[in-house]
Amino acid sequence: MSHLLTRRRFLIGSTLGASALTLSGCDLLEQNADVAAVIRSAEKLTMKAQRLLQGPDALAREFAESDISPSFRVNGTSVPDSEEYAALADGKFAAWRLKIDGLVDRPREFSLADLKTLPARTQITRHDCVEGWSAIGKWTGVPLGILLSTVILKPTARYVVFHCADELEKTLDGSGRYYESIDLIDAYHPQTILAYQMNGQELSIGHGAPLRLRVERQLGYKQAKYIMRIEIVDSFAGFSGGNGGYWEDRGYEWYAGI
Ligand SMILES: Nc1nc2c(c(=O)[nH]1)N[C@H]1C(S)=C(S)[C@@H](COP(=O)(O)O)O[C@H]1N2
Ligand SMILES: [Mo]
Repeated sequence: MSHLLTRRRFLIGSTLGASALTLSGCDLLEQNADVAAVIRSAEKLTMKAQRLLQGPDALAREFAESDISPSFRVNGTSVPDSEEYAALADGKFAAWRLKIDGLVDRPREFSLADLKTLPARTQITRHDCVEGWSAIGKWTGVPLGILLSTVILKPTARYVVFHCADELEKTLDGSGRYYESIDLIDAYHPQTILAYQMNGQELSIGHGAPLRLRVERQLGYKQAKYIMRIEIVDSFAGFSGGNGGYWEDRGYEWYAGI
C-alpha cells in the first residue's frame, strides 16, 4: 500500500521471521493463536516505535488541494439502518446531539451548530484502508482535544470510546454495532479531529454524517463514522468483545499505525 506499511512489515517481520512475511496479518491470525499473540506484541512495538521514532506529536503527511482524489470510496456502512438515524438525517441533523460522558467532571451535549462555533482545523490527508485502497481527502472539524478540555477529564481517564449509529452485523446483543477507541496521546494529537466537512462540503451520509473521526496516523477502520456518543473510560474491557473496536473484536489490531 505504501512505504509506511513496508516499515510496519519490517517491524513485524523482525519478530516473526521471514517465512511469515508472505502471509497477510489476517491469514496468520486465522491460522494460529500463538502467531496472533506475536502480532499483538508486534502491534505494541509498532505503536512504541512510531511514537519513539517520530514523537507523540509527529504529524501525518498533509497534501495540497491538487492532490485530493477525484473519487473517495464509501466503505463499510454507507447508511446506518435505523429509524432513529433516518429521522435525524431527515431533519438535516438539527436534532442530533453529540453526548460526551464517562470519566469526566462535566458531561455535555453538543449540537452540530455548537461544534461549528468551536475552533476548526482543516487538513488534507491520505486515508489507507486495510483492504488495499487509499484516497486523499480534505477534512474540516473540531480538534478532539478542544472538546475534551470542555468536559474536564478525571485523572483516571485513559481511552476515548466512539459509539456509532450503525450496526455492521445484526445481532441480538448489540455486539454488531460499530465502535472504536483511541488513547489520550492520539486524542490530543493536533490532527485528531471530529470532522463535519469533507472536501469543502457538508459531510455526506456515506462518509459518516453528521460527524466522523479523523485520527491520521492510523488505518481506515479507526476513522469512526456516524458518531453519536463519546465515552471516556479507563479500560475498554467491558465493551462488546473487549478489544476496543468492532474490527478489533474480529481480529484486527487495536493500534493500527501507518
Ligand atoms: N461507523 C462506521 N465507521 C467506519 C466504518 C463503518 O462501517 N462504520 N468503516 C471503517 C472503514 S473499514 C473505513 S476504510 C472507513 C471508510 O470511510 P469512508 O466510507 O469515508 O471511505 O470508515 C471506517 N469507519
Ligand atoms: Mo477500511
